[in-house]
Amino acid sequence: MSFELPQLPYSHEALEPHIDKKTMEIHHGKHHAGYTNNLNNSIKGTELEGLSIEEILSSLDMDNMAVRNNGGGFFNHSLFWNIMSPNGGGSPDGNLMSAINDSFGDFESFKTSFSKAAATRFGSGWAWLCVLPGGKLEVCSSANQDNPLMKGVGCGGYPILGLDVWEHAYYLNYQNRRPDYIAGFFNVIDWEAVSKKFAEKS
Ligand code: MN3
Repeated sequence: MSFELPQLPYSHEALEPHIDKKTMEIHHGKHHAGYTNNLNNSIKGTELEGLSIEEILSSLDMDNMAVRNNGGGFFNHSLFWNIMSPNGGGSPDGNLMSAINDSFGDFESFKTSFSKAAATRFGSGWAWLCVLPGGKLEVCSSANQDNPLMKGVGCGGYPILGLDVWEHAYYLNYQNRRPDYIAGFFNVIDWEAVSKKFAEKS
């Protein structure tokens, strides 16, 4: 069994003007497809073949750079597409909002913390909102295609929201203005999808 590139849950232009069509075409059709193919090639014939992506990443030998980079890339982008929606934005409600208030004080404080993590990640990487066992939430960031499922990346818990801050995610539309891209992301976050993941993992 090999991993398959998941289909986008909306059209390439659906997230405009916050994320442009051309970026989505290249990001999903070239970058994510590349990680998926390279992941399959790197696990073929090894003991990792047949495991779920979460099993692979949570028990990974971090010196295995092919699986670390491409398995991370496969998982991270699969999450990323699914926590955005053309009907997104605003703020969550219910249990997730309660957990955000408990963990950060209020939604604006969470937004400030997450935006700072995304803006200050030097070079390429991701910002995350993670849920720890018991339901506490944490914001962190990781380099390259690392993610909180991996050991020793300085991020723990299960990632329920992630933002790609590689230049390939925003440069065509925003050039060097990463903070504007981060602000735009908040207009397309699908809080219903994030709430579902929170309910599953808390
Ligand atoms: Mn990317």
